[in-house]
Order: sequence, then structure tokens, then C-alpha cells
Amino acid sequence: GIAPAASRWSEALLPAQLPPRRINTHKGESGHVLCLGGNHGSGGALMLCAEAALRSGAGLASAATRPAHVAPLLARCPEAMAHAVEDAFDLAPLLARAGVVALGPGLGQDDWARRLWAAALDGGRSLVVDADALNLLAQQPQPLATAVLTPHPGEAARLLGVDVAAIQRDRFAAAQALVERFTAVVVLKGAGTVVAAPGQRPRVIAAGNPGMAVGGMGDLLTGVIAALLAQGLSPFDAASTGALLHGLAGDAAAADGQRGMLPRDLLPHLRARANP
Ligand code: NPW
Ligand code: AMP
Ligand code: MG
Repeated sequence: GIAPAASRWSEALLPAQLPPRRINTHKGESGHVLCLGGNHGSGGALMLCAEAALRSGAGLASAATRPAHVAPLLARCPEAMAHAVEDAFDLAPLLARAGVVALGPGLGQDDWARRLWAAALDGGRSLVVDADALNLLAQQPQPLATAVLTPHPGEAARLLGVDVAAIQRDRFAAAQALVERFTAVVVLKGAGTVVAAPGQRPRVIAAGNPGMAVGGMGDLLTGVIAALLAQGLSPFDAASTGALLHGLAGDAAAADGQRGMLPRDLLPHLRARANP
């Protein structure tokens, strides 16, 4: 297809997107992110998400995860409030206190995941929908107005019922098709991340590098975007500026080498870039 006139979303925009904090601000003003996921075998994904949310300026971050993952999460990041959730019943009070839900890192697709996924979608909160929450959405498609979806090309292919090559052939068209199918803001990840929203000109983020092709990298991005939503950015701006911060932090971390770079290496750079 014909590439729509996309705008480049780049570093010069950061000061306007992320102004300094008000002198008498309080943590409530920077919002409360609830990260939901971390099933058996993927506890780390949720830790990365929660820590990224805090390093991107969320006033509070909570994590709702499998009971076995609560202690390691707290050992790694005591600033996060970690909760064991067995069922949707345990999630309701956490949803009531959060402004934004980062849904999906390491969520899995078993019964536990499905029940929590459905409760989070019904919770009436701003949503960032990633990873297995996207895989569940592909199985039960529904409009998600005002949510931000963050698929990699594999997840985008599942959501549209096509193969990965079809996504990569025209990434703008794929992002737009996802916007229309889900009436949501879409971040199509990968080299040259495309951010698209209903009725808006798409934005492209050139920051980022191949060192970012490692497990857990996308789980960080989910936390970054959720934190920006919690700080009051619109879904389209939170998605675009979040992808930009994540890519710039990746580029800063790559100064020590792309091969062997880890998601956790980006965390200090997120903080630096979030204070332009
Ligand atoms: P292939 O292999 O090339 O044929 P999945 P996931 C394709 C959690 N994690 N361009 C790829 O196709 C996540 O949060 C936990 C093209 C393959 O089929 C999720 O909940 C971690 N194709 C869960 O694991 C660290 C691409 O998609 C498939 C592509 C599963 O997430 C890891 C692979 O993706 C992980 O984040 C691209 N750029 N990217 C932890 N430490 O706890 C992917 N594909 O099957 O969606 O699996 O992304 O690993
Ligand atoms: P995920 O596949 O969910 O872990 O997400 C991977 C993250 O790393 C996304 O934000 C991608 O945009 C980024 N990423 C992966 N590979 C590259 C690459 N070759 N160039 C730029 N960014 C990348
Ligand atoms: Mg991912």
C-alpha cells in the first residue's frame, strides 16, 4: 500500500511531552499503575514491567502476580506493592485503587490468565494491552476504545489472522488495520516502531537498535507507556513518547555493546531520558 504521511516522533519533542514536575506535586498526581501478569515461568516479565513504570515516573506501582513471584519481586523492587492473586476476586480491590493497568507481561494463557484478563478488561481502567493479553484478545476479539495495544509482529499477525511476513510487508497498513479492528491506539514494535491511532497521522520512532531483540524488552515498554498514561498523557502521546523513551534508553545502553544487552540495563537510562 501507499505509505501514509507519517510524522517522526523524536527527541526534540520530549521537553513538551515530559515537563518538570510541579514544585508541590505529590505521588497521587503521577498516577498508580497496576501491572498484571507473571504466570508460572514468566515472573520476571512482570518485575521488569513494574520497575520500568517506576523508572518512568509513575507515582505508585502495584504488581498482581502468582503467589510464588511476590517475594522475588519485592526483593528486586521494594518500591512496588506486590500482591498474590489467585482469582478475579483478589483483583477487584487492586483495580479499584489503580488508574492504569499494564496487562499481559508473562500472563500466560491458562485459566488463571483468562479469568484475570477478563476482569481487567471489565475494570474500567486505562489499559496497556501486551504479550499474552494480546494473544487472548486474538482469541476473543473485542473493541478496546482508549486502550494502547503493543504487539510485536508475531502478536500483530495473530490479532489480524495473517502471517508475520504480511505484517512486515506494510507495517503502516498493519498498524492501521489493528486500529480499525480494535478502535485502539496501536504500537507496532520492531525496527521503526509505528504508532497509530483512530483518525490520526501515524508516528514513527527511529530510536532503538538490534540489541533490543532479547526477551523481556517489550515487557519494559509496557510499563513505560502505562507510567506515561498515569502521568496524564493521552493514549496516543503516552504510546508514542513511551516507545521513544524506550528506544532512546536502548540506544544509551547499547554504548556498552548491543550483544548481551539486557532489559534491566535500560532502567537507569529510562530515568535519565524521562527528565529531558
Ligand atoms: P518466529 O520464531 O520468528 O517464527 P511469542 P514471546 C514471532 C513473556 N516473556 N518479528 C516469532 O516468530 C511475554 O511477556 C517473559 C517477527 C515467534 O513465533 C509473554 O507473556 C519473559 N516475528 C510470553 O512470554 C521474557 C516475531 O512471535 C513468536 C517477532 C510470550 O511472549 C520473554 C515469539 O513471540 C517474554 O517477554 C518480530 N519482531 N517477534 C520473562 N523473563 O519472564 C516475535 N515474533 O510467541 O508471542 O512469545 O514474545 O516470547
Ligand atoms: P518484545 O518482542 O515484546 O520483547 O518487544 C521487543 C522490544 O524491543 C520492542 O519495543 C521492539 O521495538 C524492540 N526491538 C526489538 N528488536 C529491535 C530492533 N531490531 N530494532 C529496534 N528495536 C527493536
Ligand atoms: Mg513481548
